[in-house]
Amino acid sequence: MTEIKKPTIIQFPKIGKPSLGYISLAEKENLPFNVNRVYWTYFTPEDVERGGHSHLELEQILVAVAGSITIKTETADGTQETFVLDSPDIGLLIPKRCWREMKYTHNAVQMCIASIAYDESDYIRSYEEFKMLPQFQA
Ligand code: T46
Repeated sequence: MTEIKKPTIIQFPKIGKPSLGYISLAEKENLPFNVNRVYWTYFTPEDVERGGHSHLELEQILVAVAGSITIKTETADGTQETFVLDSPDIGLLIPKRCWREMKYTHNAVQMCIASIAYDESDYIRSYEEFKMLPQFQA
């Protein structure tokens, strides 16, 4: 049995100053997986909850490059946590086999740095199915 990885806040470098503005960056040497895809979601109405799924293999880092995102997570051992991303220099690493639900402020832009290509068969969209997953094989 493999240790269950936890969702983890990542602090990105923040270069600049108030009078100039800032650059944050994600360099491959500092990321916990090889990046295969980057996508972003935006204009999500505030009353909509996205997510409601887990992934079998996908690992990802979510960044609120604008606005604020509230993310509820549950790992395979039943641990539930809530994270608020409200600064463009932080991200949330979501490991595989972690349930997630996200809510957004009206101006939120969510960037997702992903470890693998899009594959619908990697999704577990049923919470009951997620709860029945065997407690962890690498
Ligand atoms: C996640 C959270 C944080 C594609 O065709 N290609 C893609 O690369 C993606 C990401 C999505 N789609 C299609 C599949 C669905 O018909 O776009 C539709 C919505 O995708 P999804 O249900 O994944 O949307 P979210 O916002 O619930 O979840 C997304 C990520 O896809 C997902 O991995 O964990 O953001």
